[in-house]
Amino acid sequence: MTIRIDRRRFLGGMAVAAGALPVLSARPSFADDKVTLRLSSPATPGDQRAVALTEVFAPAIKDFATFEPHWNAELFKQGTELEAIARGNLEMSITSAQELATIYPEWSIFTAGYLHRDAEHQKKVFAADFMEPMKKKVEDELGVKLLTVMYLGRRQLNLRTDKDVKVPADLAGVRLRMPGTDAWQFLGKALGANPVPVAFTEIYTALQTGAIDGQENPLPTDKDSKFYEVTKQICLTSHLVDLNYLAFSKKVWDGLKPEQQQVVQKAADDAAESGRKKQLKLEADLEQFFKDKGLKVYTPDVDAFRKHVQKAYLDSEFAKDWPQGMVDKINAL
Ligand code: KDO
Repeated sequence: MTIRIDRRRFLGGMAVAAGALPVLSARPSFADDKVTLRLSSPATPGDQRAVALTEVFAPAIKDFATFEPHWNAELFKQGTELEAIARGNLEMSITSAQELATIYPEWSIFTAGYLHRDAEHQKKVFAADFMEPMKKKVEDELGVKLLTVMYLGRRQLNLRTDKDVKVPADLAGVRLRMPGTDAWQFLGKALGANPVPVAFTEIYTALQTGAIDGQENPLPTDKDSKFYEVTKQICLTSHLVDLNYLAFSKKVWDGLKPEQQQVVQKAADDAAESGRKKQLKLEADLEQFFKDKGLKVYTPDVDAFRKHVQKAYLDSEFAKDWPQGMVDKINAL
């Protein structure tokens, strides 16, 4: 399933739905003068973003808010969380640029392979002035405030086959699982593979049954979700220094006192920083873990992948929606 949402239809549909779904919109609740912040994400509870939100974010806001996370996509299906927040049915999610790009095509700039250099670069880009109009549009039109940027890690190929992959041509015909949006599917093609849309929670079974030949995610995710049990190799392409944004309901935000908003913002930034540090450490340490599990772990011709992927993006329809001069501004940071 490839999600492609037209912004006007989405926003128009929301206005209708807002009237049509009064019961589902009854939350957020402010029981005991505390607001309940439900977060839905496909992430596992052991994921460092989940750990940081539970251990750093939740205690920091506990005087006026109760953090209620739902991991493993138990509350909302992957990719439907933004709409749920916009409709008033959810307060928080860990969203991606790929999901934002289904509504606001300019966000696809952050889905391009080999764009962000590392975790620090992501932070600088998120804080840059040129991001303000993009964030403001999401806030004003969608009712979603992007509080902070969370580091997910460098995405690496993880395949069931043991055949070496050196250059993009070696991926010809490989059925590579990518999440189900156009931007993700394009990245799979840009790498040289045959992208197949599969939800995150279904990857393990798809690998086990051979419905797909491989998937790509950062090393800590591969460990956390036990993908090493059903694959034979990790090819270190580092094709996307991946990020997620901590998304927060603007309606709930507006209902908080200014001093509470400050606490929420700081808690979000602190949680992101804590998760980032732990994720970076895990990435540095995990290569040996996978080798010990019997997987082949090696570096392909990364320059060949970089050239292939960057060319695919610059020649693509996506690039037409990117704000003028923004790639240069990002590179200059
Ligand atoms: C995935 O589906 O592969 C992905 O890594 C995409 C990310 O944007 C993010 O949604 C992530 O899944 C989930 O948070 C689960 O880790």
